[in-house]
Amino acid sequence: MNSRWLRALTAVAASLALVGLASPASSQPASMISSSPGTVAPSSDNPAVVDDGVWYLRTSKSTGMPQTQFRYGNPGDAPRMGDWDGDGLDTPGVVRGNTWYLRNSNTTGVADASFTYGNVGDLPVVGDWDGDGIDTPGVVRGNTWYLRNSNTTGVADIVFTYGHFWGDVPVIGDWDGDGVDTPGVGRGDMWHLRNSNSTGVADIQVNYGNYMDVPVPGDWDGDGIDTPGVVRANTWYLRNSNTTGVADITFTYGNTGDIPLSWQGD
Ligand SMILES: [Ca+2]
Ligand SMILES: [Ca+2]
Ligand SMILES: [Ca+2]
Ligand SMILES: [Ca+2]
Repeated sequence: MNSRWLRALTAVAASLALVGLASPASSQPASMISSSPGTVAPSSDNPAVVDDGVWYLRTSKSTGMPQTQFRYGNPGDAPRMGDWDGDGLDTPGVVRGNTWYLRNSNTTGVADASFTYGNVGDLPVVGDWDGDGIDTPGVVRGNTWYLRNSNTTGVADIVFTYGHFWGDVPVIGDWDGDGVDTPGVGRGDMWHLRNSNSTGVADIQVNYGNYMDVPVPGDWDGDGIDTPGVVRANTWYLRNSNTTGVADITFTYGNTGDIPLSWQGD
């Protein structure tokens, strides 16, 4: 156990003692998960944190040590996780300036694909914009979204405006479970989610978290629908529906200041 995680776990023990029974980690009842013959319930997303180019992946939504740790990218890169090759495993990518470096395994090593997309200063986002099972890049510039359906240099396949020019925090998710990722924005304590990659009003509005939190949406219960999560210091508050309400799952993971991400392991 290295000192970083010893520190984190010590902090966790202290915070759990304070929290006590107020935030039980509830899990989805098994009856809620589809078990029809011939279909496999999608796996759920789990927490990851990145600290100065070191990635710490955990395979459950609970306090504890990372199961996987590796170095990828440099401090200052924008880290993202996605399924770049469609094999069901999310792996790292970093954006440096406007160059994307994608890797297809959760290990230290060189990029499997690199390309330029967007402009320096754009906010890089990642999603499966066409529902083919492969995550590809997008950038948000002001309130204009430029989405591309392949992991190569080229022009945007989809361009639209969504959200306010200033102050919104873009989030990505499959809010309706149709297999296509679409935009959302966090604005203060409100999430404004849209179910198509086009200009228009929010389809779903949820009050969750606050403006100081880092939004980390994910499919926490494996039902195919992405829902809000926020990280406050190193405490994760995850909700399993796109409705206003309290956290369904609460735990501490990583250290304050780490970059939190959601990822899917199979
Ligand atoms: Ca993959
Ligand atoms: Ca895709
Ligand atoms: Ca969708
Ligand atoms: Ca879900």
